[in-house]
Amino acid sequence: MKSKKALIFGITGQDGSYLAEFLLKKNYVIHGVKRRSSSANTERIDHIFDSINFKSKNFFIHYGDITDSSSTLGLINKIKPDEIYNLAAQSHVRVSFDIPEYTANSTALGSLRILEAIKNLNLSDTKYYQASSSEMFGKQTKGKSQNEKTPFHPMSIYGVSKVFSYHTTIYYREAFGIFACNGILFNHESPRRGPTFVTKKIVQALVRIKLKKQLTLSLGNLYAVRDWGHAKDYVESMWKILQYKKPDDWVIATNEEMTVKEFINICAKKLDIKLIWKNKGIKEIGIDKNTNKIIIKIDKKYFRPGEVDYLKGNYYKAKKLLKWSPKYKSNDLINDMIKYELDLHE
Ligand code: NAP
Ligand code: F7E
Repeated sequence: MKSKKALIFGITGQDGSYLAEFLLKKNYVIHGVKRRSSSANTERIDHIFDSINFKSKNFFIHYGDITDSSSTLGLINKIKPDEIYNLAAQSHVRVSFDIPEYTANSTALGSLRILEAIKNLNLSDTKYYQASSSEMFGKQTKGKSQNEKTPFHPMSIYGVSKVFSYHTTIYYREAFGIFACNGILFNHESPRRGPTFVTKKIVQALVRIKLKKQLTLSLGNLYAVRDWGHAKDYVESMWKILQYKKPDDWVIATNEEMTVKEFINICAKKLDIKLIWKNKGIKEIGIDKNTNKIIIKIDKKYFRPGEVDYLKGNYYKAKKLLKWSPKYKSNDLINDMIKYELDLHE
């Protein structure tokens, strides 16, 4: 059978790298888009180049940028993919407060550029996956999980941009018959998570503190609740979403909830750090009982002008219709992330 062609925007990111590995195992030909940067940005996919049999001609990287319509259209025209995964975005919520216009240009308008290209090139057989986000839910009632019917109330330009892309995806589906789908993914992490996202920042710092290579970890809001899954599970859902009999929108989550502080406590326990918490608010500190040193501090620069306090996803629809469920529990995720960091220091 002829291999399918997938075009991945954002292949150098956490999800892009796992998705490429997943699709290669399914015998896809992968085309990935990387943007030009002054230093290497292919760390997460270099091992694919190293391990691949180039004669099989199944892995290609192209320069491009989701803020550039002509290169986006040119690549789609040249490759004529069976499936397009739009994972490219300025994906950091905190950073979107500092660079709102660029965030909207990439995270909102990027989807429009791809969908316009599919439409104008008459690629009626090309399927489109949009990396939508639980950040679209934004302000929610504590204790109530979110599903596909929950109204959006974004709290950042990142969230607003993702809402734009979500509706644009549905609009192109309904108006032009494109097989365009939204995966509304809740937070998902892994050893390949970017170092400024909170889980990676915590694991990396606590391992270094344990090994006496770092003194303190500074954080913002410890009381935000997130539903953290493993990126490896979540990229499988992206593929399943595009194989379903009709285009649709899907919540992908674990339905487990945890505060940032609980995440820290679990990591500390696994690393045998006896953590004691003192004080409240901006003065809150975490002390290592063994050394009596302050190892966790609060820094107000990590607080956000608009915070999302409570996210917990109900993935009932994906479980029932896509037969997708997360294989990794939060405990497995944390073990995987800690092991990776410890191995780096061996
Ligand atoms: P990530 O690690 O930050 O990766 C983002 C990717 O987008 C990187 O490859 C990045 O390239 C690329 N990119 C950024 N700006 C671009 C531009 N202007 N043109 C082309 N490529 C650009 O994010 P991730 O965690 O893998 O997430 C993948 C997607 O899912 C993102 O759209 C994110 O917003 C969304 N999402 C993520 C989560 C999550 O919890 N991880 C949850 C819901 C939705 P560089 O490597 O050069 O920076
Ligand atoms: O923050 C709090 C912070 O930056 C999680 C992206 O993948 O998931 C991600 O967005 C929580 C927030 O992820 C620090 O205030 C405390 O409440 O790891 P994060 P995020 O903002 O939830 C969604 C689904 C996406 O779509 C995004 O692309 O942790 N927090 N202290 C901190 N967060 C960070 N980054 N750094 C701190 O020091």
